[in-house]
Amino acid sequence: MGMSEAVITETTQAGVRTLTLNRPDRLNAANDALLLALTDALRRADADDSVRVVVITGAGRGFCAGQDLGDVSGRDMTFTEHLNHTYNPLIRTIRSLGKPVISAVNGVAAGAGASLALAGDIRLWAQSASLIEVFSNIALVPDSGSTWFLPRLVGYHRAFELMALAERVRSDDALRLGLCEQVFPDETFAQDVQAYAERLAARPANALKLTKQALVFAQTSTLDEALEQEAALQQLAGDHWEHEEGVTAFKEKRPAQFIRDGE
Ligand code: T3D
Repeated sequence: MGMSEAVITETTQAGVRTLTLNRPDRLNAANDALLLALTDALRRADADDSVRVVVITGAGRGFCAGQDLGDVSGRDMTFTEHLNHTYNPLIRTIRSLGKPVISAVNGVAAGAGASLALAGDIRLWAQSASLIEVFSNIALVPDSGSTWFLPRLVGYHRAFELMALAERVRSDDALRLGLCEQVFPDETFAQDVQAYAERLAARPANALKLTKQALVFAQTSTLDEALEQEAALQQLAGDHWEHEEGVTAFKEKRPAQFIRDGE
């Protein structure tokens, strides 16, 4: 095991690859080793046919406390260089990954950790989890995609308020505001996340990949462009065996089987 495995641990169960940020005594604050290892692990999960869903979560009581503030002084990169070297490739990798990524927010998500919590395709929170756009506490600008994700979820004004005051959003408000899809009890969080992820893993992988691609595209497209993109991607979905299986299963009045050996 190299250095990189220590800061990110990986397990795979029933097609679900779980990547755990593993610096619990720092609430999984991100140093460069962690960021590069996480991006690398995501890329490997994308390339691995046995993986159908990826879960990102944190060890201990935190999800991710953002940039490790002990790791900044003496750095030989500007802020811009650092973001382009570490956080930005990570967020781009999540968005372009051909598989669903679940942000399983087990505890506090702060700063770039909040961005990571928002960047998943599905966001599952533990009851005691919270999110803080903490950047303004240290007089920085929200980064790692927070300025893109948050206003799309809560609108410009609420996003500005959360960022300017660095207010903590707790799970009941997160659910109401659309920052997460589900909240699970702390005690059963890991099992509930795994069960949810396995449900997702049983869905048609190719269709979900194309659905993600279409939705990501439409976030920045016109309606006309989205319609054209849908028409093109529908051809790819319709030509895939999953579609035939779905239609056949419907006609035969049985559940579709979207998992095949070697796929
Ligand atoms: O390229 C660039 O560098 C720019 C990129 C910036 C991206 C960013 O993310 S900027 C924002 C950086 N993050 C922060 O400013 C968050 C700092 N942490 C906090 O505000 C609080 O820790 C929390 C609100 C997240 C949680 O509070 P609490 O009371 O639950 O826990 P705590 O006691 O503050 O933290 C527990 C330990 O984790 C503590 O260590 P200790 O005292 O037990 O030895 C604390 O120092 C450590 N810790 C928490 N966050 C960080 C951290 N250590 C280093 N860096 C952290 N970000």
